[in-house]
Amino acid sequence: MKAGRKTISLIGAPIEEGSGRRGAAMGPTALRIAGIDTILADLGYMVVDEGDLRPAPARDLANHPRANNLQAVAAFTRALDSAVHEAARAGRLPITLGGDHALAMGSVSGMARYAAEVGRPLFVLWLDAHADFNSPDTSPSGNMHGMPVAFFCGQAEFAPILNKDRPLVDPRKVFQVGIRSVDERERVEIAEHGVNVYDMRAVDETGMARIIHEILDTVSHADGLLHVSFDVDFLDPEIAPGVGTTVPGGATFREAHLIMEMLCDSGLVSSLDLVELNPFLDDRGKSARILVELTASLFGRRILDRPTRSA
Ligand code: 5AB
Ligand code: MN
Ligand code: MN
Ligand code: MN
Repeated sequence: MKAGRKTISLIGAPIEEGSGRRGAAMGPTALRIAGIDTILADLGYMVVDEGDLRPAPARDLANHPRANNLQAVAAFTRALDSAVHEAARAGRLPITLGGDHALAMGSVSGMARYAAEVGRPLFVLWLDAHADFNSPDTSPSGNMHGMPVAFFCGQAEFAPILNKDRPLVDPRKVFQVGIRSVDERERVEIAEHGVNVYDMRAVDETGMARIIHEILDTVSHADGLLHVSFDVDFLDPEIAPGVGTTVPGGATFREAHLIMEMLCDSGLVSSLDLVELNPFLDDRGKSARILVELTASLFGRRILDRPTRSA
């Protein structure tokens, strides 16, 4: 997207109940301290900080032995479904400040609803070390931050959380990049559903530029909207240690930066999640700062005054 008078909504989602450990609830605050609002305002955007959502637990749902803290996660799902949808419908671009990755159940649902209303297909770019395609039945941990992709790709057991037609997103319109940790049963599920997975081997063999170019071509030819969900553990833990689920061999700063510049040039990004930042585990704000830097590149900050040349 080009810098201009486009309005961006910052929506804080201090959820950590999906992750099985404490700390991610401080993520929105850390992103604000790292300057997410001013860096976007300096790029020419109108920035509306909507503050943090604080939904009461969804007590209409029974707690589930294999979906930890289901009531808290469901509450954020519903609140974000509304907040993100509302922002998009008002012509603002929603950035959800996480919070753990379970929040994508709500942000993607809200964008799926908006996309259906404007008659465009929704695509999801999932930047993560993990596929997040578990369900209560397959999950080794019961932590719902490992389940959001299965949720919006139609896993039936989640139906009572949001009363909507399923799937919310066609799994073949989900593109995962950077994947390097997939559970045994998750592997079967992603293949069966036809999710597009570019694991780290694919990144090494093919190169980031070519992969991203292909994805953007697909979205562009379908006149789609593109929701980007950025999990901090997509990055290598050496550059972004502030996350609970580190996996070695992650994306370099240069790879991540290239993605952001290509996304910016495409003009296709409709919405963004910044998730899994755990400031309690961070090293002097390093990971929060890197996320803010990358966001600035996604929203138009340039090194030279020309678009990056892609493959
Ligand atoms: B994250 C694991 N697959 O389901 C599980 O950080 C990890 O949002 C999930 O990608 C990691 O518990 C969730 C082992
Ligand atoms: Mn994730
Ligand atoms: Mn992850
Ligand atoms: Mn092309």
